[in-house]
Amino acid sequence: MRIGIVCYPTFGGSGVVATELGKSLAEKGHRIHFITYSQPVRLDYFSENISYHEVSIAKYPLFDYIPYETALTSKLVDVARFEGLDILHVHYAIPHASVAYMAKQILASHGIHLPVVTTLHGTDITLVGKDSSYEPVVTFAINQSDGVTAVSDSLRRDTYENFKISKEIEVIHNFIDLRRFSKKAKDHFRKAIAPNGERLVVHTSNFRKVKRVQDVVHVFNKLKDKVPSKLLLIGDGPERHNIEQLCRELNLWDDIRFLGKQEMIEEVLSIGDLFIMPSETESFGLAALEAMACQVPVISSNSGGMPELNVQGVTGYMSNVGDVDDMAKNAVSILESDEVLKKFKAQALVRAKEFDIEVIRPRYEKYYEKVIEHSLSLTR
Ligand code: GMT
Repeated sequence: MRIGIVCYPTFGGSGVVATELGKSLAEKGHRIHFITYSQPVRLDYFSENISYHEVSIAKYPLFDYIPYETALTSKLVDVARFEGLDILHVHYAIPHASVAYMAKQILASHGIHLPVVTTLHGTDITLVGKDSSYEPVVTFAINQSDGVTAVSDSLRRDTYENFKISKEIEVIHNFIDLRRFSKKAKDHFRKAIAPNGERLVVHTSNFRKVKRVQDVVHVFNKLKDKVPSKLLLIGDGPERHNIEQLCRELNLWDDIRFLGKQEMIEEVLSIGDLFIMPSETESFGLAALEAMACQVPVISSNSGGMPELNVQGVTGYMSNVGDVDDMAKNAVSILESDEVLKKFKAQALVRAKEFDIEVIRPRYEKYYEKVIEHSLSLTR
């Protein structure tokens, strides 16, 4: 198939899923066209089946706001016409679903039929999308998509609750490439960070409010009194300054390292003993799956789709949002014994394997085929 993929090219989960899916589809012989405003961060190698089309935006002094949607629509029309796309897969509803609808209409005026699949990722529904400033467009664009997928049952439910959706939403969970995400021998790195054999606790996120990074710090503060530990905070974002302040106030500076954005995240995860994801809401929690694939058990909140990934008492533990005492208690119970920790690590990996890209990618391929066939039958 010739597949167009639109996504945010950043470190965010939706962009990672879109890029990894495209790479995997390309390996299977599909022709993949990424269309976005900069090269996706995970698009880090060359493949004869992958093309990247950059959306160039003509600036003009009149524009206080750059009309990115218009430029993206034009690029989509151009790529679909000249590359002969069979299907367009857009990730994250805002603004990609409505842009895809517009492109589809323009192509139709040229006699070209382009089926569109929209994948909902989380905050496009649970946080931003339902705001009245976006809701009518999001509802319309989802209903106009030829196919709609959500990354968890929880997100599917949230979408039906928050929007008037007439379309059937297919759940296709997030996935992991176990060839890349596996435990690597990085003992020298571990010794440098934890020279006295301390446990290593890890958190990765975009440091937005929804991630509740302050809870990570509070859990760590309680944990380290019981089990000697160090904390690695990976990523960057708007809350980082506040979190740094909190670490200073709690006198934790010597035990916490801020590593910033990391491309080889699997190398850092490889030395981790515990991953903390206390998010206010999380449609799936891809970062937790990446940790589990590297044999790191997870302490998380029980919000959104987390229960679809983290198995209570098996791959880690879940607590109510904000219950840092419970999270700390659970963290201690995993980390205080070598034996228990070893068991949780092994179980985390077993669970991660259920989300292997080799299991999930064929579901997207089948779904594309179904959508193409159904949408073509409607044009006949
Ligand atoms: O978590 C973020 O802020 C990034 C966001 C995104 O869309 O880039 O992640 C969402 O999509 C990921 C991939 O499907 C999911 O694993 C995350 O759980 C989801 N984030 C939230 O729901 C907060």
